Amino acid sequence: MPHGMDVDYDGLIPNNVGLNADLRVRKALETWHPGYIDWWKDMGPEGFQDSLVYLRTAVSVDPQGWAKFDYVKMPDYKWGILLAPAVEGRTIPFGQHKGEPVWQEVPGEYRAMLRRLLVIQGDTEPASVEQQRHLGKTAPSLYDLRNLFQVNVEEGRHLWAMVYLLQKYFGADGREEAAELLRRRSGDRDTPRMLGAFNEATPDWLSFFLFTTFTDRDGKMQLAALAQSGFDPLSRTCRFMLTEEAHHMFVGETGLMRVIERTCQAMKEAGIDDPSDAKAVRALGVIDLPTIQRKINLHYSLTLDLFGNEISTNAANAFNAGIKGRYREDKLADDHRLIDDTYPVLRLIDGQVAAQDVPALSALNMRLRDDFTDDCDSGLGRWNRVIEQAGVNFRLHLPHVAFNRRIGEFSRAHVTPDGALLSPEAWERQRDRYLPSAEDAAFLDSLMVAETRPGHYAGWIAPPRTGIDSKPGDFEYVRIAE
Ligand code: BYC
Ligand code: FE
Ligand code: FE
Repeated sequence: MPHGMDVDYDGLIPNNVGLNADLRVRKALETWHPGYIDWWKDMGPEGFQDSLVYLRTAVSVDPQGWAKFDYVKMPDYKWGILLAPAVEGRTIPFGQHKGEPVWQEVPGEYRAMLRRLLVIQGDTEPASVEQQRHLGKTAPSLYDLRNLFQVNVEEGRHLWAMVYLLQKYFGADGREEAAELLRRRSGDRDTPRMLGAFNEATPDWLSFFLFTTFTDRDGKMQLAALAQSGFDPLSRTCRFMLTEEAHHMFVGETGLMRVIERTCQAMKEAGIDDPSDAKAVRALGVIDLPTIQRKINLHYSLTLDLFGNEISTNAANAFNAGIKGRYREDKLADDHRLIDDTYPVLRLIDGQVAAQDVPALSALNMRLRDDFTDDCDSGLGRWNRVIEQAGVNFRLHLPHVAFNRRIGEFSRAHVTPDGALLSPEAWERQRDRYLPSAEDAAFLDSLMVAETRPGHYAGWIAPPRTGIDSKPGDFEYVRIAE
């Protein structure tokens, strides 16, 4: 059933793109498939390949009820190619081709640009699986273990999504890129992943929750911008990926909320009023709020780097071309061309952080980044409400955008989370107040002990309010193979 809402599970590769009738692409994907499975076994979740995991699999792209839940061994997961339904009569929403019918094939002049964007997007997906592969060994519960694996298999599917576009629309170049996507490795000295944050370690579950809160949210923003694309197959691919992304951010945000809840509860029970008394709080076996703040500082700043440079001709060109739009482009009320518009951007001017109005087209990375910050703020508000409701006198903040940056203007400066400039010497002295220290890492590491009994949770995290797929509290989300 080609191009439908339902997914065809008859062949080797589940899909709703009529793969059965597309011999060339089907063969290319079937050739790529064994290498993918080898990669998954080498670089996917370590030690759980034979375990049965209660996972959701997409059976339809209908927003109502697209998922089916069942026990699956991860290497047998039905990774498939799923596009959101085509929108009848869709036109290019922005840029110089605004109003023209969307493209079903790649326009020759934009081939290189599109290929680069697909490769960058595709590269992040397996990278995150690689970064998280050790976490299964220290999961705080079977519920959390299952959520980790759900995120991992879906990031695997996101790789499939980009590989499909490369194989279908980029011929031999696409096949070459698809092979390279399986060859690079997160953190590898010789063949690293393409973007900085995807070569960082995810050493503990606090990092996992913050990665899924912040870095998966960059995924949401970038996919939302690409979902506006005039290249319709990319738009439809990203629209379906976004439905999966929502769960990844849910895992991060509620995970951190449960950590905060447990910390506040333990402090109250022990009668500790001072949240910054890390020694006393840690003695309770829970994570002190200032440590959580330092982890936020780290993961938020690493993620800001993913938005690229403050001023970007790449971004301007992609917008003009109709390839990559703004966040919710179709909901914005302007001319969608931005030729004479300006946008305020924070820059380092004469050694000071200052806003400067620049041409809106070259500031598109910053516009997307500002939308990202707004989105993060609402998540932070939910965390702060947990602290407030517990009656603990502490607030979490997002650090200043100039803090701890490696890409763009501020990579040349040392800036505190409050936005004050520091000398290199002062930064070195104060660094451990702002970013996780070796001591923080050692403490977190001491808490990372697996809890694998159904319905039990490690002492540093509260249980979730509700189960996955409405399952009861003691549901065995993962049947661990010995
Ligand atoms: N690291 O003009 P500029 C996700 C390079 S996350 C290394 O500012 P542009 C996920 C840049 O490549 C979403 N290099 O670049 C989340 C360029 O190099 P070339 C991933 C960097 O293109 C969790 C040069 O600097 N998707 O899905 O405007 C789990 C000039 O920079 C970095 C996308 O990112 C960096 N951080 O902006 C799983 C969407 N930043 O080519 C998955 C596609 C910049 O001149 N990507 N450079 O040699 C893009 O739209 C853009 O390429 C970027 C960069 C926003 C990344
Ligand atoms: Fe993804
Ligand atoms: Fe994700």
